[in-house]
Amino acid sequence: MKKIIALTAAVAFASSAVAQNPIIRDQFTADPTARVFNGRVYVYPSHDITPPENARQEWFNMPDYHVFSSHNLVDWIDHGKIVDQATVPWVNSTSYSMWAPDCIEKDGKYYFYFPAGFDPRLGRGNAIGVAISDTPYGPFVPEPMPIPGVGGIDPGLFIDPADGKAYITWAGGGMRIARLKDNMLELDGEPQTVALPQGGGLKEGPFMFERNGKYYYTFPWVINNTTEALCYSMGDSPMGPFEYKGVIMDEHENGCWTNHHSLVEFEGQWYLFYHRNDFSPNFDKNRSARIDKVFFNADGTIQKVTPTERGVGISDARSEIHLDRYSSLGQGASIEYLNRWTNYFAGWKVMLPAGSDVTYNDVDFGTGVRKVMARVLAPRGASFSVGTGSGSPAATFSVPAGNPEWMVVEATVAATPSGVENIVVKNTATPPAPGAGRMAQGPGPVEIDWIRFY
Ligand code: FUB
Repeated sequence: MKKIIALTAAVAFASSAVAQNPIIRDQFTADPTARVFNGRVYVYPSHDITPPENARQEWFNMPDYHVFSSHNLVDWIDHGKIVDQATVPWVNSTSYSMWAPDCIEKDGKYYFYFPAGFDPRLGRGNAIGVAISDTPYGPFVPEPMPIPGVGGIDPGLFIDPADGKAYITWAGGGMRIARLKDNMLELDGEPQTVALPQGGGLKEGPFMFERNGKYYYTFPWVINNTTEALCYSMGDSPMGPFEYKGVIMDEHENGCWTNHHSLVEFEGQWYLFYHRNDFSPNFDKNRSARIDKVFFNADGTIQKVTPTERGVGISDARSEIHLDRYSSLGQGASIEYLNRWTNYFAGWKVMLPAGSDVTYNDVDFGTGVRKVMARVLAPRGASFSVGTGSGSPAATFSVPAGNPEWMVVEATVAATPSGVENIVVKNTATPPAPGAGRMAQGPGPVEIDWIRFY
């Protein structure tokens, strides 16, 4: 094993190749609506920012929208800003009120629906506007005025595959739904209130989809009077009636008050897109988009989804594999921010005391690799192994004591894995005997930022 870099700079997270949660690493991305257009997944989130001085502090501040896309749920492209509060004619340009959006395709045009606060000279409260593009990524041209007759937030669009009719649902005085005219810009009839279970607290963020002839009406709901869980009802037609079926995702354990989601099928697998405040643990109005797999029961009901750090997608062995986005943690292993003082976006590290391990699933080794690098912090020295699910350690590291800084070390891969494998990284030092002094134990804990094969 050879030490190749003594002091490394902070890791620069590309927002473009992680296959881990959260999926976007260089900005906040809340309320992710995912759509599949032309074989790519597009995510239309809202854009939380740190409250600017001229805005309401301790509240949501959302000035614009970006769109992101991926062909594999791993490599994400930020297509940049598509709509801005400063350039929509009807929007109050200093309201930072561009909440959860949606986008849908009809007859080759892409219709982006977004809520925002009305310019007080033109109207009152929140309205829902539309911007239109010839591509899923813009340029989008906003309509001069919002959709007449729709006051509220969180537009969710649905086109019935049975007959091509479009619907819009939103939150405002209850959950509302209406047919859209073929121009996608006006309601076709009076909005109706969607009958959902009573009790609990706020419901918002509706998202509809169809699967095997069943219509799903899904929504965040403060069901236990605490924070939002993701819930759903099912029915036999787009306007209901819907029968309440239960919870898709429980309330976030970390107390993030909102959750907001979408479900999409991509290459035969269903996914739940949702958000949590991963890069802002002390302020839950700065949120980040996440993805986990969704599975259905034979009767069409949805199996509950548990949030994971690992997320979805296959990681390239030759990319930086952040073990802190683990699939499972062995006893004693834990996760901590790399820099909890000035930059949560620096990400996390896994901390492995002697004897503990971390497993990371679905790494593609291709036809094989020869070496493995690891970014580690181990002032007392450490020994750890990198193995695959199929057995023997692929590589062993022995980090000498005495370096108080992060460093990148490398080792030769002995048993060359190929194809897609799970990785197990284990601190091979002997755990201290009960009561033994810390320094008596030789190699000790190791903190790992990432490993990368080549
Ligand atoms: O992002 C602002 C609001 O928080 C959304 O519109 C709601 O659904 C909730 O996620």
